Amino acid sequence: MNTANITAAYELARERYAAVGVDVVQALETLSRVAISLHCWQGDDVVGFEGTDAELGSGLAVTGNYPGRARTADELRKDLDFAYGLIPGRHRLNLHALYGEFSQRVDRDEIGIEHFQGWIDWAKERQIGVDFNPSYFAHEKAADGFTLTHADPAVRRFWIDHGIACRQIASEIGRQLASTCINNVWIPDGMKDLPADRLSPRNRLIESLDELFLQSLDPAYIKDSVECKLFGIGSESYVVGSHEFYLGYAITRQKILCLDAGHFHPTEVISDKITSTLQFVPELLLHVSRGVRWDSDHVVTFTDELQAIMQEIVRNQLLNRVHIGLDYFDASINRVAAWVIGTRNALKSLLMALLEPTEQLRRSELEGDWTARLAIMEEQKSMPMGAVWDYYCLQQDVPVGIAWIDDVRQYEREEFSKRDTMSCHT
Ligand code: RNT
Ligand code: ZN
Repeated sequence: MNTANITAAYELARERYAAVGVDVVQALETLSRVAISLHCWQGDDVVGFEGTDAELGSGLAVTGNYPGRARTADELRKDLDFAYGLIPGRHRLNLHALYGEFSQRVDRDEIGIEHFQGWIDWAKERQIGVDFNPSYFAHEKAADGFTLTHADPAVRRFWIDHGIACRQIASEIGRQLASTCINNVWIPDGMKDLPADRLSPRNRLIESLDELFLQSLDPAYIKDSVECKLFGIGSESYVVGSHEFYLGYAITRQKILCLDAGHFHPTEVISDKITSTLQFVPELLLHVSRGVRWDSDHVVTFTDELQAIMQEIVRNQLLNRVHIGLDYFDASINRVAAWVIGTRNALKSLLMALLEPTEQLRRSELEGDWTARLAIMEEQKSMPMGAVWDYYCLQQDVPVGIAWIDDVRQYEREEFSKRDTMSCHT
């Protein structure tokens, strides 16, 4: 598509939107200021750089054996750079503790900022913010399914210390990059079969978390969030950190609540939780994911629920209180493309929401004219959003439409061919 056509289509689209009272220029301006946090773990199948052969476990499962998995931090950064180059706007990176750069074995309770300086320097150069996560999986001390809630106080101590170390690192990341680092705690703790005691692990989780969060750190540098889950492979009957648990915890401790789209009953959606939970917690972190039949972490597509999430954020002017992160891992397709597809979809859905005549919808609703409300919502779906999106990509100097896949193919030929194709996952 040539530039003149893209621009002409955009101008026509702008008029169409103006006719229903939507300011497209304003929408694009707002969109350009939203930073999505890209999850580092899509790039290497949640392996990280600790150099142990600990099984991923903990209910996390990556399937597929597409060639080109990043094996080193440099490869992962190269892949990320490439992905960012195909996504309009400036975005963040979400790093897990197991992605530190270690020259020798450093256990999780001993990691420090020095292991993440490479990432910080890289991010600084690109002026991108970085978020962080303690890693409570893929470790021998998590092998029996328990970490912060373990019955053995020594194991608990180890994981509390890991959490404390991670908060220090996150805070230093935030300081060095002058951008608040969200440090998200997710633990896998749970049971495959019916527990005899659902209470004690929850008591222990409160204690462990309170200790982990004890030190008060500058909220300009770090903000803590907690992520619940309904079930995982191997924790089908009981998850210690359930939604009710963390909702209560986040409210009473005024932490950020993380809502992962795949962590609820398959027909339960997080879009409807945004305006409820924000009545009581200061901010939200979203793990935008796509569950298929279960918490399968499929690449984010342009679904009704993705649009509903973005509508909730935009309609209620919550962009400053809701942080958008992605969380999926698919090794059956090109991993760089997986980032690009998911992030472009998140942004497209956001744009779709920004192009909505919200005032008009609200007015119809208030006046009891639900006919007009539904009519407007439905007509909105076939408005020329694509022309605005294409123009935005052009403006942001990234490929328009499917053209980006040619760049990915070339990158595959040049870069992936050098990489080990033996890294299979089944
Ligand atoms: C797992 C949680 C968690 C992880 C990452 C790797 O169910 O969603 O967010 O996916 O921390
Ligand atoms: Zn998640």
